[in-house]
Amino acid sequence: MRPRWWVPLRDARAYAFVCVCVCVCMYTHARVHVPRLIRSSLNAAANTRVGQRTSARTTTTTTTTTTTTTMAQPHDEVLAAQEAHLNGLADSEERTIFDKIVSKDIPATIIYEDSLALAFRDINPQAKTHFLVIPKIRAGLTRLSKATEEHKMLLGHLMYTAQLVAKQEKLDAGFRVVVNDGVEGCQSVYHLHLHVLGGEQLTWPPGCPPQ
Ligand code: TR5
Repeated sequence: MRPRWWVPLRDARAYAFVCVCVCVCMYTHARVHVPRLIRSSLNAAANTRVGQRTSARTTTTTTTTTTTTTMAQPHDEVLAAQEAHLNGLADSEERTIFDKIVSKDIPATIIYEDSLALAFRDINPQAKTHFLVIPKIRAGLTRLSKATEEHKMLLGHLMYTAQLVAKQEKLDAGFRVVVNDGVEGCQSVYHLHLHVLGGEQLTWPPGCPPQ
């Protein structure tokens, strides 16, 4: 026979147990399901934007007859960057695809070359004109944030080359230079490179999450 005080104590323990269960469920939902929901809605919105962009571009191409099938999808770039990060490429000493382009082991459309830098067309253009400027020797510059004092001259040379090749490409009305750094910056190739985009009216801001 339990004493009379046992009944409220037993109820309180039951309440506490239920409360702990509810808290665990809410925590799991917040940690697992909410980020998944956000991710899938971001991807859906990115797809929609790509669809809009592609159809807008298709309209243009009927008059300019340029190819549009190679346009990369923004969320592909995000996935590529995340994959590179997960594969540990950020700190890898391995030769990159760009080293192989420099050594001509892999073909690319090279549009400029000097002793320090190489410029070639991006395989997945994000604008009518899209080329990359890279240092021929990576010299530790897997990404911009690895830059040290010793890289200052090379970094200046790459910026100078970007505008030089932009002129060569007749981007007189303007262009944009972009450097993606790390996984959140959407970097997928860990060999420093400047993206140069132009040849049409660009929009701003770049890379913001869909509203
Ligand atoms: O995402 P981040 O900033 O790292 O940019 C890497 C860029 O390299 C992307 O815009 C790709 O489209 C581009 N890329 C990747 C390859 C490649 C290329 N551009 C020209 N030629 C390429 N080859 C031959 N192979 C690639 N994997």
